[in-house]
Amino acid sequence: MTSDLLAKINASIVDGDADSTEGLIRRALEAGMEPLAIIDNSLVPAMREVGEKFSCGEYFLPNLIVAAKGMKQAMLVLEPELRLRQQEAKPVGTVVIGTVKGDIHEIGKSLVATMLSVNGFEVHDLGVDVPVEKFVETARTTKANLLGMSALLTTTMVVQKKVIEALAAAGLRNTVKVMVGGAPVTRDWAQEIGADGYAEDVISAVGLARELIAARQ
Ligand code: B1M
Repeated sequence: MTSDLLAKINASIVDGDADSTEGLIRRALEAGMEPLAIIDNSLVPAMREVGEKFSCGEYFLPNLIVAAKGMKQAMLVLEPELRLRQQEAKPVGTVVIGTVKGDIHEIGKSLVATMLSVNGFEVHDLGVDVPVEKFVETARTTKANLLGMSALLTTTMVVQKKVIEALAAAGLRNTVKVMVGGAPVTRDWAQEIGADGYAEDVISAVGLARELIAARQ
């Protein structure tokens, strides 16, 4: 029953039937499924499949746009459910997060921001296409202990390095830990640019954020 619903949610995203996604998600929640399990086992694999179809020329830009719309509708239903399960009362740390300049992919970044928030972090989400200076300035004004950057394009990964350099130039590198992520980003890349950590997915992003904050204290 639940695997059938997960398959249907997945298909609604892949087939661009965004209108049915919300109803299916509500049914999955009513059936007792955890929101995170729906995201991990159905929505994220669906977006990956859409990307593969785009890569091989089966899908085009409008397909990506419709899939992203479905994903956003899904998150509108799931986000309040995630918040209901929030455990921490007092902020664990302050995080500034965004997708780097030149890059408008927002889904993965927003997922990570939501999960950090429901896990007790104070999150300042700068959105997408965020200029280098905006990251640095917000880290300073919010007294952030963690800065997270998402990049989905091989051409925008380099901006993560620029932000780290700008943080150092602003004298903030010792007080602000940096984590990076996004589909083309790797652990090696994170090391090469001097980031403090890399997370492959939303679950490890929360774990990494906790570790980095704990290492500071
Ligand atoms: Co774009 N796109 N796209 N796209 N798009 C990719 C990234 C691509 C891999 C597709 C492909 O060719 N297979 C390809 C990049 C190729 C490359 O650089 N090597 C690509 C391209 C080429 C483009 C355009 C250039 C297309 C064009 O215009 N010709 C263009 C670029 C626009 C721009 O940014 N300047 C473009 C546009 C778009 C849309 C706007 C249509 C849409 C985005 C809509 C939106 O976000 N509102 C879109 C989409 C949907 C995708 C794919 C299909 C899906 C991305 C996604 O949402 N995935 C994507 C294919 C793919 O990634 N396989 C693709 C689901 C999401 C949950 O995963 O974001 O990876 P992800 O996040 C994960 C982890 O990476 C990690 O946790 C998340 C949850 O598990 N994570 C972090 C992410 N950020 C993190 C930060 C952290 C830690 C972990 O710490 C801070």
